[in-house]
Amino acid sequence: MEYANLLLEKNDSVAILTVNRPKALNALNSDTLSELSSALDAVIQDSAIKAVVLTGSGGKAFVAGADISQMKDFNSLQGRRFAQLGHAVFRKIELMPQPVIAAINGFALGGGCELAMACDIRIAAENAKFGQPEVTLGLTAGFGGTQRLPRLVGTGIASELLFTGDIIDAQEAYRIGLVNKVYTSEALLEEALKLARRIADRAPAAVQLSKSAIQRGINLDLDSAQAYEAEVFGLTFSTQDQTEGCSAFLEKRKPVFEGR
Ligand code: CO8
Repeated sequence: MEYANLLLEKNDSVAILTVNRPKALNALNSDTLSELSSALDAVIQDSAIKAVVLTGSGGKAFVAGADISQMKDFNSLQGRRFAQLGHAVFRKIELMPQPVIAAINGFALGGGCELAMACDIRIAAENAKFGQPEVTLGLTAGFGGTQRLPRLVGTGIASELLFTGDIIDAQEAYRIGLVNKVYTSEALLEEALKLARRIADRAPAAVQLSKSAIQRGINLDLDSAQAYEAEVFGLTFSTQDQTEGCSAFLEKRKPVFEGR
């Protein structure tokens, strides 16, 4: 399918989703969010896709935020609806079966930082910049930033970033645990694809159930989360890939997973 503001490519078992509005530094307007939602649905329905890399086009930005020109004249109801649209799309990323890696290749500000935070794994180029500058615009973060940032980096650091709107570089994002690794701009996409392929090589149900346990468990108390973990652990024993993985280990050979 063709999208106006998005590219969806397939590279073996990995999908590459690129937000493609370089003239607006890939800012998210409602059309782009709706396209992102449709593209995610297409990925969810394609069981041959085992992992996703999400990035931005143009070399300067991952996503420079929600589209300020669209938001400027919103009333309260429009603002709330726009936030709810973002919440629904970003939550889809967390709840979809395939892991999503954000390859952050430039500005990840406001809604862009929030989009990256909804991904399972974040890696960044050394020129990447992060921040929640909404307070400099008279706004609050509205696509989950007030919730995901404290969960990722702790309330103290999150509060400082959300109250000041300060922009941090990739090394600082790495130091506070916002990104897993920093690469040169030239290496970033290839490293993201390597990581995605490594994930795609593992037993698909085990990866998907691990994602589900992380995403659901993080919002539960420990006892409920462990009960859910026991459930998904049990489920792995109904897959042929579990038999294959354990047998291959004992037979000292590489497993061949068939996704069953
Ligand atoms: N929205 C719309 N257009 C944008 C955005 C944006 N977020 N960011 C950049 N652009 C546009 C610029 O207007 C400019 O357009 P034009 O060429 O037509 O003038 C073009 O992209 C290039 O940008 P600059 O010329 O500004 O490029 P610079 O290299 O000088 O600066 C910056 C790059 C620092 C990234 C700068 O563009 C900037 O500060 N952008 C805004 C960053 C920002 O504040 N982001 C947060 C937005 S608010 C938000 O995301 C809220 C999320 C929650 C929504 C809740 C729903 C209610």
